[in-house]
Amino acid sequence: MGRTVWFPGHMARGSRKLLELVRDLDLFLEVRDARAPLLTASPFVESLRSARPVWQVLTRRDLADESVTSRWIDWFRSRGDEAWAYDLRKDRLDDLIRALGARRPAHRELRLAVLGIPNVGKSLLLNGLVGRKSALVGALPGITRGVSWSKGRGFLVVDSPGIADPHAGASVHRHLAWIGCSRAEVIGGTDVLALGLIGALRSRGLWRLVEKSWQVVDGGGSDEALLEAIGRRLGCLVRGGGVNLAQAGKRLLDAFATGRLGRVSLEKPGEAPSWEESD
Ligand SMILES: Nc1nc2c(ncn2[C@@H]2O[C@H](COP(=O)(O)OP(=O)(O)OP(=O)(O)O)[C@@H](O)[C@H]2O)c(=O)[nH]1
Ligand SMILES: [Mg+2]
Repeated sequence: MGRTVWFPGHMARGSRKLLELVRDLDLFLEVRDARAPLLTASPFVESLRSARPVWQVLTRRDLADESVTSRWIDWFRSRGDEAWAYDLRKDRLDDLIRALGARRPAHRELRLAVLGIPNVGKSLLLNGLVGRKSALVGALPGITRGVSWSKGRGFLVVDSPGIADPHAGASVHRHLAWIGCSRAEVIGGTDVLALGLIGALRSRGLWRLVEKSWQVVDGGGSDEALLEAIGRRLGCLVRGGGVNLAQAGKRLLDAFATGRLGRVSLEKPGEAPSWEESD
């Protein structure tokens, strides 16, 4: 499949600015989504690993399978990485803040940067660390546009724009978009994305989530027929009684990305990542 480029100007500017800042920083916090920690790894952060220690923070613990997330934490720690998992909307970050406090140099504040791909929760993590709404948080990728400092107790922390992998292919973007970390328009729009998700849910034995939430049964028909059935069930209709497929697709994508269909881990430690196969 062809390459899909999504690397707007603010990502290029953000990565240049961060590279200039590296010498002033002590540590990076890499933010990834607990539902897919390999898919949401940042190649930009990987390129900085030799410069400074990188600690891992898995977000959206509340949307992932709990036992799989604790296996991911073990997996990171077995590689020698510090790692935590949070529901950033609810959890206190005391243990992470304590660990940061222990790294504080003797005569000044610790300086760190929060890094990662778009929409993984970097700004919400920063707000949790500093204990106030310092950074703008939003449901769409691409909210933070620049690099800025905030002050916490004993540390200074930089928020940064999400930096996508400029070389990621369509399959990677499709999987990222399902969990809200890429934009539908990058891979051909909502309909294509929703049909792909239906196919993936069916082939991975996850259709039961849709069945349980919306009582739409997979009777063996096409992915299009199932999207239509979802639209009918949710009342996404056009004048004359037909189904508004775009609206139905959007409802399905939103429900999956925000966990309303249930908690799902798309990746498990030791399993080959499924997003690699069709790229
Ligand atoms: N349920 C849940 N939602 C979360 C969690 N962490 C972040 N979010 C939501 O994810 C969305 C993105 O959060 P941000 O902090 O803006 O993400 P970001 O990485 O700064 O995004 P960009 O600046 O666009 O790259 C927001 O709607 C958050 O409320 C979490 O642990 N659980
Ligand atoms: Mg942000």
